[in-house]
Amino acid sequence: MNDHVSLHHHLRTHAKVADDLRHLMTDIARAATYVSYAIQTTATGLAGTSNQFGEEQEKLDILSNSIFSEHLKQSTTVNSFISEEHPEVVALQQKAPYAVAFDPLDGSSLIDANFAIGSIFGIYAAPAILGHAPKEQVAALYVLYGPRTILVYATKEGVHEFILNDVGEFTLLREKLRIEPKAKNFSPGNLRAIHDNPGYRKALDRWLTESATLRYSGCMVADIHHILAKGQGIFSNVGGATYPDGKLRLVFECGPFAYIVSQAGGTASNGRQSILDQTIKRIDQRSPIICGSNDEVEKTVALLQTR
Ligand code: P6P
Repeated sequence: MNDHVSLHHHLRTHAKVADDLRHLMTDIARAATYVSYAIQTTATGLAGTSNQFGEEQEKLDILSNSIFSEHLKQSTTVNSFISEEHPEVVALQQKAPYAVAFDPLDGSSLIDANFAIGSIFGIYAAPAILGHAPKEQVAALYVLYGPRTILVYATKEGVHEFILNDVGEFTLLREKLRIEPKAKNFSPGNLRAIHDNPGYRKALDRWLTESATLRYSGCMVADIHHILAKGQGIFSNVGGATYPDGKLRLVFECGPFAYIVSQAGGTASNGRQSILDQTIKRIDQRSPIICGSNDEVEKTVALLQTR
């Protein structure tokens, strides 16, 4: 572990990001400390409402969305934001430099099982999100609320990991996370799709035949962090009858992780092209995702194209 290097200091000295982007990212990190505390202390359970995708909202979905939304509204750097838990674009300061897409609490259905859950952020130079592509992100980050609260951010300078300490500060844990080309672990989502997606069944059979190690929790943030933490692995969530384009959302989930995985030397494909190049046409757009170790993604995409 590095000597006490704060997120703020690292952003200023290593990420070489503009001051206002550093302020935005540290604002998001501060909000995440409140969300982390809320997860540990507030009541769980359903809120009795649904989000734009028709998914039941947990009380913590509403609370985490409110905490992040308020911090973005108070930041002078946000032109607009879109949240997975809110159906339309929220316009803020017209001349502000950044547009933010976020999933305030990914995997919230796992809260009652005490599984790790997370928050995901993609940051664009304003006003670009709709009509643009994830490669245009200027930064992306996630927070993983597990036994420890971890924040990982990516800019074009690399991917770095921080841990929330006992005085509420994120301090550097590991720098320059990398994903190697070969994978030993696999993390297959939307497995219901193997019944009507023969290529996905072939990919699953190959992982099982090659005795790859299964690492799947049902929370994308935790499952992809596992790949970054171990330096190898493949995560997938592809289409089938229930979710023709897979279950995951392009702008809130696949886009930020495509940026982060790519900055760590990995690949993120939708089965036809890099997710980085995929135009974001709608807020509710879903996308297949196969991401992680380059060689494994390439082999899996090839199998998915067979029938
Ligand atoms: P499945 C959680 O609800 C989520 O959005 C992702 O975090 C996760 O990878 C996926 O859905 C789980 O999908 O098919 O395993 O239920």
